Amino acid sequence: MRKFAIPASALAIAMVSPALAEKWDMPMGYSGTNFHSQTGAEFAECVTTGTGGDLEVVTHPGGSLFKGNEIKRAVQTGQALIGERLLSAHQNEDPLFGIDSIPFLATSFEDAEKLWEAAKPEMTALLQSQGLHLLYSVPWPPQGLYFKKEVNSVADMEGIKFRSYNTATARLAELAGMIPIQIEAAEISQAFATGVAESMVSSGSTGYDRKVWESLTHFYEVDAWLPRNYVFVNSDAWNGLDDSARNIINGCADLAAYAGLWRSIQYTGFTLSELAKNGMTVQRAGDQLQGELREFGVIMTDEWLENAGDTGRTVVDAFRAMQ
Ligand code: PCA
Repeated sequence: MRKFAIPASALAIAMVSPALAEKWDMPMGYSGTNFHSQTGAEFAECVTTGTGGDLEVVTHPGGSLFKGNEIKRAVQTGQALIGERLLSAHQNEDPLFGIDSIPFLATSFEDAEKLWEAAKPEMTALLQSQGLHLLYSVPWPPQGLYFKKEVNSVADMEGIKFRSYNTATARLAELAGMIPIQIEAAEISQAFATGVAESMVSSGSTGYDRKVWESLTHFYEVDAWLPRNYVFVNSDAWNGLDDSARNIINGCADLAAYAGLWRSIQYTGFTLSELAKNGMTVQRAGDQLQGELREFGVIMTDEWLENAGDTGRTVVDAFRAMQ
């Protein structure tokens, strides 16, 4: 018995006759110019070329096929067979999905990669239990704070409307006395322009992609965490592929993880200088602000560990053992 409704034609082709061309639409939540989307487009081309066109993967960035928050369900139910999503957006389903958004647990690219290595076995199993096969994952640049005024302490953040993108960012807002409003990246330019939101935690990359200098004035480097996007396949579709197709996809996924990581590293400096060039004040958070945020980090780490139970503890211990 199949758990999900997969287009019968797609599965039949994949299982019975790999020689016949098959097309997988790949919904992605972030804009086409974003480095994750560029990495995804190269991954899609790699698979299409590598399989000699037997399996054509076609990316649909910017939430054009399914919006960010619809993508996981779409792939689980077989409305799309492959997709990309912000991993921590599913933290409300299981705390493990929020492993990459614990403030100050992993604050560099090197540590973010180690944390991912530590989390991968549990993450793969969790996704498998939801009918998804994990392919690859790429980190966003370090997270900092955007405002439309100078902010030197948590007291300066009181009452601000704060755009959140997952449970952790909403919790951070709450701890700082701000008002969290969950908004997808595709919609933030408008949210800032209309005053629906007036600050956020994110990377230089998203600020640059969404031209936030049109509404916001300050970016404070905090390096709070490096959240990840991940690419996943409907398990039935994956199981229906022959070994050679799977090998090619795995090879393309490894290349994408590597290329995506380097893009993310290089994009960090570039995007911060672009924010400054476009008139924003870009600087490290002051000692007081950084110290207060670290206190929130301690609270949020304890909360996460309590929620994530033994699985969470296993992953964090494995990560710490790599230090
Ligand atoms: N950009 C994404 C997630 C993390 C990031 O840097 C966003 O703001 O939605």
